[in-house]
Amino acid sequence: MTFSGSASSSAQFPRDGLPEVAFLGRSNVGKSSLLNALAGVKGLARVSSDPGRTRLINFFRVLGAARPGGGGHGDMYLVDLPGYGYAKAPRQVREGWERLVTSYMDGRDPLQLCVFIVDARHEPSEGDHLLRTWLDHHGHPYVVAANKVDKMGRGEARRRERAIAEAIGSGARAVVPVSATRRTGVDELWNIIRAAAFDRQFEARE
Ligand SMILES: Nc1nc2c(ncn2[C@@H]2O[C@H](COP(=O)(O)OP(=O)(O)OP(=O)(O)O)[C@@H](O)[C@H]2O)c(=O)[nH]1
Ligand SMILES: [Mg+2]
Repeated sequence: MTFSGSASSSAQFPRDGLPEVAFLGRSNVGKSSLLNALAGVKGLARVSSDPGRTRLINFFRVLGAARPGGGGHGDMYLVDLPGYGYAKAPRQVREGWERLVTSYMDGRDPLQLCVFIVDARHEPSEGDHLLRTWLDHHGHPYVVAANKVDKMGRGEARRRERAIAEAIGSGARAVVPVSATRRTGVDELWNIIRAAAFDRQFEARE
């Protein structure tokens, strides 16, 4: 996987029509970390303890990905979007982020799947509920990744998975408990991503 560029407006989005999978979630939830875990490359997407770090849309090109079990294959993009819900950000900056994310999500044809990342430890935030409503309303397919399960035991992780499935996961294709730091659930998530990215191609070949 290689970094292929940052966009601060729609004019800078890729135009090659390759399938895209977007990473969405509140600030500091681990979007960039999960992207690095999927790539198997540390430091590819910028991770920070300083919330609100990712302020641009970053496109990472995956070379030669394939649908699990055969079918479609080719290059694709993983798209790291800025997080929401960073309360300390000045209002103007927050609104700028929202505009940018909406400009990407709205009618983005190559977008095949959203990975909606939540913190496994907490109840969904107000921003999480808003995003869920927005995704459902616009008919965007999404999978919920409940991150940071390394912070809890197995029993607790299972309880949280069920609670998250009920709270915001009912419209999702799947709820996957993950840990970006320990790579838990990363292979399962990667399979779901590849299946979605090359679905259309696969169908076209049938
Ligand atoms: N324990 C634990 N910490 C994690 C995990 N994933 C991310 N973190 C930590 O959470 C913090 C935020 O991670 P980022 O990947 O930068 O989060 P982000 O969602 O990209 O944040 P923004 O770009 O600000 O929206 C960092 O300190 C990470 O090390 C995880 O699975 N487990
Ligand atoms: Mg980030």
